[in-house]
Amino acid sequence: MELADLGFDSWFEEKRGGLQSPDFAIARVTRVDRDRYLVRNEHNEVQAEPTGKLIFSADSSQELPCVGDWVFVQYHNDGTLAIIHELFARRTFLRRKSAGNKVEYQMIASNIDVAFIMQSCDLNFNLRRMERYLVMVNEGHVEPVILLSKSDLVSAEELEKRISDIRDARINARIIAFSNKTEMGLEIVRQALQKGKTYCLLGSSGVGKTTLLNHLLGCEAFETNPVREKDSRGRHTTARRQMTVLDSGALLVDTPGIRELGMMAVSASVDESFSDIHELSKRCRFHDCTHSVEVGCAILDAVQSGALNEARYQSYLKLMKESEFHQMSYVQRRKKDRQFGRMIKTAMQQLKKRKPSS
Ligand SMILES: Nc1nc2c(ncn2[C@@H]2O[C@H](COP(=O)(O)OP(=O)(O)OP(=O)(O)O)[C@@H](O)[C@H]2O)c(=O)[nH]1
Ligand SMILES: [Mg+2]
Ligand SMILES: [Zn+2]
Repeated sequence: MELADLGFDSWFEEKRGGLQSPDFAIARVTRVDRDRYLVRNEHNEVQAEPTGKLIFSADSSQELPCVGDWVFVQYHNDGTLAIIHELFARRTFLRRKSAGNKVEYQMIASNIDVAFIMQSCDLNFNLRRMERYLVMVNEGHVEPVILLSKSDLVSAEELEKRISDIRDARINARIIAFSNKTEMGLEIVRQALQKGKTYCLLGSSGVGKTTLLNHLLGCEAFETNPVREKDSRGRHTTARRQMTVLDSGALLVDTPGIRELGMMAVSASVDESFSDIHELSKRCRFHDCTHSVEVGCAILDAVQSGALNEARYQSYLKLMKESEFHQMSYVQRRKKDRQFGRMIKTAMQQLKKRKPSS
């Protein structure tokens, strides 16, 4: 195997520039499991560790190695341990918000050519979530392909409906529907995978990412688990990110299902970013105040008195709604969307009414 078979090309060759040193070899990170790493070179896969310097000089976890990274290493213990000294620049990346309130990101994978955004045709299908994934994939300059899994669970008409719903939402990425069970569409997935290119499976727990990987490998190399019956949610079976070289020569990264709620796109903890408004809300008369029409709303009062900027108030309201939307189905959201438009309008009218005429 050559580095080119692992995806190394002229782009990375150029980036090598100043980092070139005869003491260092080049390898690619294939697995990250907390602070344990595996890297792959022309010959084999070996355990790896970053240098203390690399760890301590990193300002955030984003600067630490992630799956897909090209790295400079030095081998020790007869080539069984690689010490990672430096990272190459990343051509593309996939990252998500870290858990918790801070606006911090966590790398999912880097140097990915195509991201497979996978949703199953059952209860997991959700356009809103698909849009969120697309935002994430586009941000990292990765090409998206939509994979609709478990096509065996819906009728041909329902499947068509799903696809036309995606098109109606103006999503024009390639769509491949397939089933791990009946093997429908599996050949098309196979053909989409090219030698030396890197692919990443993204999607909720339980949509069948690892089952697909096993299928492509032709063996049960990795663990999978049934979903819960009542809501088809998965059990977060895959716990680490890992790159596998397929027989076809394509490189495929399997990832743990992201707990999507609040972990994608802009939903930076709203109350934290608007802590002054959050404080005000504690003084609203009703605990479930929507801060739009209620009498005794401390936030509306503050806008009215000029203590709170009106534009900020609007933006707060919008983001609050947005983070609630994560939890809703597409249909619910559409309905809510219209209600929300009306709500903002009413709120604005209400404010005007309250303003003392001058
Ligand atoms: N009916 C049907 N079931 C499938 C299909 N693909 C996968 N499954 C089942 O769905 C369950 C979850 O599959 P996994 O491959 O573990 O899902 P995953 O996306 O890797 O989930 P995490 O690792 O938790 O992120 C398993 O019981 C699979 O057998 C399919 O095409 N049709
Ligand atoms: Mg899995
Ligand atoms: Zn209020």
